[in-house]
Amino acid sequence: MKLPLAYSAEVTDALATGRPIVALESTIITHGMPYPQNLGTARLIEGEIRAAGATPATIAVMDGQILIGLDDETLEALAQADNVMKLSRADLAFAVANGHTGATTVAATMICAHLAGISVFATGGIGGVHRGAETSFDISADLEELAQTPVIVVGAGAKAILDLPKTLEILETRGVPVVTYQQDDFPAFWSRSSGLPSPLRADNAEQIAASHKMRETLDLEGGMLVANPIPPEAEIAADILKPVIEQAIAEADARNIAAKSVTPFLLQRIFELTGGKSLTANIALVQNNARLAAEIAKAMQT
Ligand code: PSU
Ligand code: MN
Repeated sequence: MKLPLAYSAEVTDALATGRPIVALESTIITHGMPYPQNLGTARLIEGEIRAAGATPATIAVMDGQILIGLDDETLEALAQADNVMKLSRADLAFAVANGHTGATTVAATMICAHLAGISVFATGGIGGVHRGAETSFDISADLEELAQTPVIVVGAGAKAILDLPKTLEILETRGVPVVTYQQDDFPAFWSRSSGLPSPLRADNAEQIAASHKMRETLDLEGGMLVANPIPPEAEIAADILKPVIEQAIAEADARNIAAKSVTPFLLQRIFELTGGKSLTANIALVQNNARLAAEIAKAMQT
């Protein structure tokens, strides 16, 4: 059966001529940032990838079609749409089979990128183990996906709203290489350091590409998390964020925000409580990740 994938002209061309491609998720556009900054960021990131010599492929589901690369009109429609589904592994087939429209999370974007033959993906941060997971059982499907789908995900670590030690433990248990770029500490999204040592460290894109290829050689399934610290000039110090994150989590608990709504709610509250500073930092780190992902995509071809 033919796969329900539709490629943009730009991605079709890159695939045909064997040029490097970087996948991008769409949940960050629909659920991670407010309009119009989400649209501006999506365009900025795509431009960053082109400038670095690779082709961007933003992935989303529109009317039951998995789009690999969005034209500008579709990107704009998605950025302005309300009530778009947030699609993870559990929802993807249902949405496609029933003609729905939805944005793909890290997990669903990895699945679609792999189907399209794309092995490098840039995002902001991955989902992880939520604080209080020992009672809520809230662990992002992104972690499970990294354990089984062979895509390199470049993020700024995991969001500081999560339980980072537990997130690293699950990644280790599930055999996911966590490689931090050019430093020893695992980064915490808006801050350069989480205070936790990174399991692995790489200093250039070639080392990252070689590790991914070696897993295939050794017949080890799964992807890799490349943790790229936010640029120093854009970071928000961890001690400034700590009370803000605690307040946002307390409000989420008080209002019984659960499941898929937790991450979008916390991001929105932290945006409000930092007077927009968290968003400025978020944009800078995604841009930084897009650049590194393009370098890795190029290194994968050598
Ligand atoms: N990073 C951001 N904003 C986001 C996300 C990541 O800066 O909105 C999204 C990603 O799509 C990620 C998802 O896969 O949040 C995780 O959601 P959950 O915890 O419900 O699995
Ligand atoms: Mn969750």
